[in-house]
Amino acid sequence: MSSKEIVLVHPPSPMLEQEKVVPPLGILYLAAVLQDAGHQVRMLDVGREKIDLREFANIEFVGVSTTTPQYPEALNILRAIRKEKRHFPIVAVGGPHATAMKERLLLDDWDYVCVGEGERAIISLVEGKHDGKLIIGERVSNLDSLPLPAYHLFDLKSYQRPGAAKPTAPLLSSRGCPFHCTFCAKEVSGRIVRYHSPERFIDQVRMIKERFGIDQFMIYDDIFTLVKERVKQICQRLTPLGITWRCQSHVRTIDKERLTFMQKAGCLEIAYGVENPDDRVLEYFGKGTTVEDNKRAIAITKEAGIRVKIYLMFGSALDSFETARGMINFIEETEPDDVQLSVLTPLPGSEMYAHPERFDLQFDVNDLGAYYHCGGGGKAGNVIRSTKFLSPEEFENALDMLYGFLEEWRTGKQGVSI
Ligand code: B12
Ligand code: SF4
Repeated sequence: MSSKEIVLVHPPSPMLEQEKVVPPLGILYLAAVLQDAGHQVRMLDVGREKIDLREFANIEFVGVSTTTPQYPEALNILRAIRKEKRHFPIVAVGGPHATAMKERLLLDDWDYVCVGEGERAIISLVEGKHDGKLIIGERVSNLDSLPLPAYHLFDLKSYQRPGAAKPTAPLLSSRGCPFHCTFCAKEVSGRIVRYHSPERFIDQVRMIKERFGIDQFMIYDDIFTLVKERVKQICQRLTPLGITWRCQSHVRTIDKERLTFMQKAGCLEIAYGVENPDDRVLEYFGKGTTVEDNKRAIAITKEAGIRVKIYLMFGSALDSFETARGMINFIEETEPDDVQLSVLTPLPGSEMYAHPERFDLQFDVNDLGAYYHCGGGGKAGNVIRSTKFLSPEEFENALDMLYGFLEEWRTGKQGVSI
């Protein structure tokens, strides 16, 4: 089999405050398997720069990765490549949006639409071993069988979170999540959780630290703290490395013991999907948590000396001025270190998108670019703009109240960035 020249593209994300916050891990995994198979791979994280089609000269295969709000930009890139008549690469699309809306994407001008995890699929596409436009990617059962993501193909140090003192490298120690929150689009990785071994995970951390001089990490697992013994094994191995890191967790998977060894291993911050200060809304979201669970997790995390970030989500059919005020009271009472407020956005791939009637939701937004729940200035893409208890005007007022509160609240916390 001959070596092919390939470009993997991460389209712009105009909805975000800042591009290049985190290098896109999905295509870093794909690049690694392609390089292992002997192909030459270049990465294009388009960002706010204008795409230069000369990048595609001699390229035989272009792989575009997309979430829902990036899709209009992904289509622009496809059209530009098709217009450029000097060369005719094969162009494939994959990622969470392609997975959630495969039938719709088959109508667009892609050569291939890839559903699910792409490590196995992309090899058969590039090597011309697949017939038909749709390819179903097989989930990788043994994550350790994958090569380390090709971090060297990006300038890792150019990626920085707003306000952060140093660059942060992304990591994954597992794929999948057993919970079933009704707003979450998790068709790519599914509900069966697969894990890297602690040894392999540590090799990855060590490699990034030694090769790129980066010692701050974000673990993007859906729920890093799911299995206590495994977290313990990872933390024991991380402690001597002297790195710092943040992760996401579910409040039902945290306890004092886990927090103690996480803190010792350099965990600076845990983000919890608290979502709403009302148990009825938590049930509507299918969170499997209660307000008490959330309060307890925040309290013990702070006691352990780890910062707490909470994700709040406004806009369920049950939300009202009362739940909005409840959010403010919850923040004042629990005193998290950081808050991200989102507006409910039924993402393609979520139960809410598939069955809005079950959730008393009304939305009919054709602009896919609007499907983001927290973007520039912290604002959302306006897919949901009323609830059972709030007219569009009242909804705006409730949101203004929340954004206004948060602005003031954050001002009081200035100077804290990690
Ligand atoms: C890290 C992360 C971020 C980071 C970085 C995103 C990035 N550029 O990588 C930040 C914080 C910036 C972010 C922002 C947002 N995110 Co985000 N994010 C994630 C998270 C937690 C991990 C992504 C990841 O690394 N996955 C692991 C890799 C291995 O999987 P992958 O990226 O899907 O790639 C695999 C396959 O999709 C496939 N594949 C991907 N591309 C291609 C291309 C080809 C050609 C082929 C063949 C295959 C293929 O193969 C890959 C390897 O198996 C996921 C949740 C999750 N568990 O995936 C949400 C997730 C991707 N985010 C999501 C959303 C909604 C957003 C935001 C819109 C949120 C907002 N602000 O409103 C923004 C939009 C940003 C953007 N650029 O589009 C949704 C997307 C749902 C959808 N319908 O599109 C997800 C799935 C969360 C969820 N469960 O709902 N996010
Ligand atoms: S929101 Fe988080 S906990 Fe809920 S299903 Fe999605 S990944 Fe799992």
